[in-house]
Amino acid sequence: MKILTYGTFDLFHIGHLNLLRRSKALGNHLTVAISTDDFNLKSKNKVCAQPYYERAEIVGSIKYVDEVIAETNWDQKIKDVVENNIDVFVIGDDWEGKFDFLKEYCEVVYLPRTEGVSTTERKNEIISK
Ligand code: C2G
Repeated sequence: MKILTYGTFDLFHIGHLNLLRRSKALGNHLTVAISTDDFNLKSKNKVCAQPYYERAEIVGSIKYVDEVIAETNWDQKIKDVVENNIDVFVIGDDWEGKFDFLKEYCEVVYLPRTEGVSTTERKNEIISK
């Protein structure tokens, strides 16, 4: 079973790790699409602390991850699912319902987020110290 997930994964933390571990447990091959710096800036209004190549290198080194690809726009998901023969699309439940259009192409799973940890909170905590 081939699994696909998307994310920024800036300042990699335990919530990200839990998401990747649970995603991999759904199958035997996990592809992670990582948002490029340009996509984050233009579409999510987000400036990452770590550039794309660092985030991609870190996520690609996690033992649950088999492959890393770039997420460069909102409209690539159907193509990614079809071209990579994906069985399950997975993402955290902060995105609940948002990617249901993929159900036509594969199974769609929203996993519960890890409580109490986020990149934004971490950045704010560091700034306030
Ligand atoms: N996550 C989690 N628990 C947290 C924080 C994040 O389970 N405490 C999950 C998110 O739900 C997501 C993944 O970790 O599935 C990556 O989170 P982000 O880096 O915040 O990714 P995001 O910017 O939401 O990008 O096209 C979809 C997007 O690229 C998703």
